[in-house]
Amino acid sequence: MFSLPKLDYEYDALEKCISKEIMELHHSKHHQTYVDKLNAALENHSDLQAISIEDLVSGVAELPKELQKPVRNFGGGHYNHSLFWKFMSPNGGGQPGGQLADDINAKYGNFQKFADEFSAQAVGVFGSGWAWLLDDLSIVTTTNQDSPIMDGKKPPILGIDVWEHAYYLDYTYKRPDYVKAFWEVVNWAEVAKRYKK
Ligand code: MN3
Repeated sequence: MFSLPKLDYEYDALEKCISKEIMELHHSKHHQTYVDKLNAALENHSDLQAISIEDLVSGVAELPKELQKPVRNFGGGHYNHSLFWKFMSPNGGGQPGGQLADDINAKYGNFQKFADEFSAQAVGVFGSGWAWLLDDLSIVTTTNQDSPIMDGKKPPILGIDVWEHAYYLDYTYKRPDYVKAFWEVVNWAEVAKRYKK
């Protein structure tokens, strides 16, 4: 069975971007609900309870038809949020270094142009969804709890949740302000670790 991962920081640790109130609700209620509903959907499928969430979600199209929707929504929700918490840190912000920085500069011109493009895509998601940085440094968006790995892509190395539940209590309708503040908490050490060419 799947379980809610512990955070590497306290609920109030990311207040440069996200309040304690949102973090607590988002992790202990929203994410927990995805886990609970995923487990309920897999109740009679013990073979699927033992595989990794990444394998389960990336293989959604091959699952029995009745499981595809719950795994897409709740499995995707569990997978996406498990990544999202890792992509942020109270010691985050600033810019990446090393090969990741060099390659971002080569692809986008400089860090600010990359950040502007990522922000624009995140702000532009219509309705609920996510913006992602993939390991080829392309930026993509998904709707609902879909993940790029459902389309055969490798796991994202950075992503931002732009569902209203992720920011509305702090920013109301001002998603651009939330996306702008996100850069203050991006865990570049984690992104670099996931960036393997
Ligand atoms: Mn969320």
